[in-house]
Amino acid sequence: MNIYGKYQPTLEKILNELLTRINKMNVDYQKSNNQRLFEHLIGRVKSEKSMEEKCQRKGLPLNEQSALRKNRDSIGIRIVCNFIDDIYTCINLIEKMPDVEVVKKKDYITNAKKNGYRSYHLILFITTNDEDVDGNIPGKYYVEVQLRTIAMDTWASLEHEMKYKHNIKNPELIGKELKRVADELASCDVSMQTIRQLIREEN
Ligand code: 0O2
Repeated sequence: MNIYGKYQPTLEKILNELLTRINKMNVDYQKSNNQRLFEHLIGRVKSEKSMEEKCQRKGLPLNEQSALRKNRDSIGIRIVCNFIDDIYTCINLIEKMPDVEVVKKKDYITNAKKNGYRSYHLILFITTNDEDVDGNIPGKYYVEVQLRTIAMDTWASLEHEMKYKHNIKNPELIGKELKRVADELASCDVSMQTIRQLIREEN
């Protein structure tokens, strides 16, 4: 049984449409500002296996309601920006998109997680012409958007990979080192932003 049931194709469709819209946002921004708003963009429909594992972890029944309502990251998009400022510009533009409601914001940039994880998460509730899991047409689907700088993304990718290596002998030391690196990268992000500002003021 597919945990997304008959809604799987709609998830793929919403993801692709949203990626196209956000890419267009970048092209339009570049035309009027002579620089890119973000470096790159990726997206995925969470695999059935990962969604099932997540539902099991949360003690939820393995059904479409759990996958599409109790969890809000069946569709996930990650926007990777060059500078911290650009993340907030992206958020403003996403908030203005028609058919998109921002239902939750988590600012792990201002309030980094204890392990050093930094990123800005938005939960969107998107209206589509297709039916949703509650039987409504137009329907509504959740999308999780993660916005990060290149430095934050590098750290999160490596930390994520290392989490799955179970033979770490000294997790306290590794955790401490990872946190130190996260803070150093955050400080570099601030410096890069200051340098960009200084260059702008010269022109
Ligand atoms: P995957 O495979 O990336 O999708 P929720 O998702 O709402 O049930 P929570 O804790 O409220 O749970 O969500 P939160 O804090 O918004 O984090 C969700 C996602 O952010 C995770 O998705 C990760 O992608 C990323 N994330 C959060 N914390 C960390 C972290 O410490 N390190 C790294 N590398 N990524 C993190 P999933 O579902 O865990 O995994």
